[in-house]
Amino acid sequence: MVRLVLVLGDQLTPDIAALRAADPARDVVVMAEVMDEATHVRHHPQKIAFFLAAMRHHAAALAGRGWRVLYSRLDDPGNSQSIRGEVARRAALTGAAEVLVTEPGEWRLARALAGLPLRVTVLPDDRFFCSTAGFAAWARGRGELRMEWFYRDMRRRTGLLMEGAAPAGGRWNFDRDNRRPARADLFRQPPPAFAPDDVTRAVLDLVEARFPGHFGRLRPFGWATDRAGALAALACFLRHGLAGFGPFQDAMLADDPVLHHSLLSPYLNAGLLSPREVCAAVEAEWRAGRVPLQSAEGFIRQILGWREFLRGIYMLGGPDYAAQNALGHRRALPALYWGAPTRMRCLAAVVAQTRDMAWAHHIQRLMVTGNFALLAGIDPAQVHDWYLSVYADAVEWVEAPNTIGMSQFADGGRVASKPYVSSAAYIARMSDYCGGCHYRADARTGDRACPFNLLYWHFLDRHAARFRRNPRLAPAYRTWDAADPGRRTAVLDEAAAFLARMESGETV
Ligand code: FAD
Ligand code: DLZ
Ligand code: SF4
Repeated sequence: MVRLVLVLGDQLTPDIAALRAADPARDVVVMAEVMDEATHVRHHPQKIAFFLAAMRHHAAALAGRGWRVLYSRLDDPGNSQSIRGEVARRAALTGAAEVLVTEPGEWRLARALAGLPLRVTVLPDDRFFCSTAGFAAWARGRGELRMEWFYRDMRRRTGLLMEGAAPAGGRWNFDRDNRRPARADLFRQPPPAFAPDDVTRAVLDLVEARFPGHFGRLRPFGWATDRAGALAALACFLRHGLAGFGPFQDAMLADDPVLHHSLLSPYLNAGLLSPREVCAAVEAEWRAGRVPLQSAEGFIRQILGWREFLRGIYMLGGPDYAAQNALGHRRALPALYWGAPTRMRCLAAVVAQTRDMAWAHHIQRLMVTGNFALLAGIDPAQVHDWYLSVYADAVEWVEAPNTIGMSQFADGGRVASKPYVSSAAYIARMSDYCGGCHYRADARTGDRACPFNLLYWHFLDRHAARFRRNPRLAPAYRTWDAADPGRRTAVLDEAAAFLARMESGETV
């Protein structure tokens, strides 16, 4: 009897597990563009267009390989507008009683599929280096889960950047050579912009017509939307970006948002590139002597280490992972995250870049938008919805542990050993944002005091019971305790006044 093979929008890999388990002579592939996926949060128009265009290209590629594909377009008259509804509709049409699917990357979808009145066979997603079960086994019995230990195990297991049993270059970590600040001469070649083909152009018109109120600019749209384009983007990064990736991965420049970053996350997350091929290509560049080890290691650490570790954390965390709020933060996300004016130049720059590109690099997400939300006590569920909606690479298994865990400390410290908070000093050192800002990074109090400075102490003070004994925050608490009580009161009063102005909708 015919079986359905469901291919989700982030499963655009021709040999994905569910397809390997199926038979093109007998089984039918189901892919569906649906409003549920496009609007459960109000995704950035470029994100919707990227996923839909990549799905259309992938469906054509699968048909070219001999698969029968039942593809639902967003504006098809019979479209039920949910993945579950489309599977049920296709089952009724074909008489299928079973659907094969590769493990979805979101609990929300996994639960929706489990409720189908069909046999649902879920296969592990072996595009990852570490399976869900493998991560659970690694985590079992460990009190603290730390990325560094997981990463070293993964290096040993995969042999990536290894020389026998030892790490290449004799060290696991080159962070102390990296983390260099921004310099005006950092500009690199502009990243590739892919001219939309007919398929992508049709999707852009559809998205423009159907999602007019969503935050973000649809055009210019420069993302690749098929495998060939994704491979070209990888080649471009290997040639122009990788060598400088390590030293400058934390730098931020107002006029060069991309710097040495790869812009590969949407392709990796949708399945157009595999993490194995990307890591292998990066290692080969180092072995050929074309890039320094500190860059190759820094990059592979992000994929083999962070990406895999955070997926494990999300899957281990269960369906309520994203609902955590360990610090009890309740403030509403301020309108400046949706482009309302702000005098804070760093936030204005990162939000404008997000609006224009549906992308920001890690330190912009962590130490500008994430840092501010954490310091200001914003409800992590709202922060999570924002990150999930505004970035082209945002799928929940990777977005939620980055936001809820790493950035907002809402998991109580499962991912991060200390909260990623900083005063203006970090942004002033790593970027050129502060120079043209209304506020002064070196002012602790007064009208022009940088809000990051006020809120940093406000955060430490209000969470002292939790963090005072954290060894990495102890020096900051010693500074705070040693400060003149009058000065402490002034800082806390000014921080509270700033938050009140922000909550009243005033431009801050
Ligand atoms: P590069 O800097 O070139 O890094 C190379 C690759 O490493 C990336 O493509 C990505 O696959 C991987 N990587 C790097 N850092 C991380 C990380 N912290 N977690 C997982 N993978 C990583 N990344 C997403 O892919 N999707 C998200 O929805 C997402 N949300 C985030 C939310 C917050 C609050 C934070 C702090 C980070 C988030 N990240 C997310 C991680 C990181 O910001 C992006 O992976 C990165 O900016 C993508 O750009 P790039 O491809 O140029 O990355
Ligand atoms: C992100 C996205 C969007 C915007 N639209 C669709 C869609 O219409 N159909 C689909 O199958 N997938 C879409 N996706 C990606 C899914 O949301 C993704 O498969 C889940 O986030 C599971 O990780
Ligand atoms: Fe951001 Fe403060 Fe620097 Fe202004 S002074 S750019 S608000 S860190």
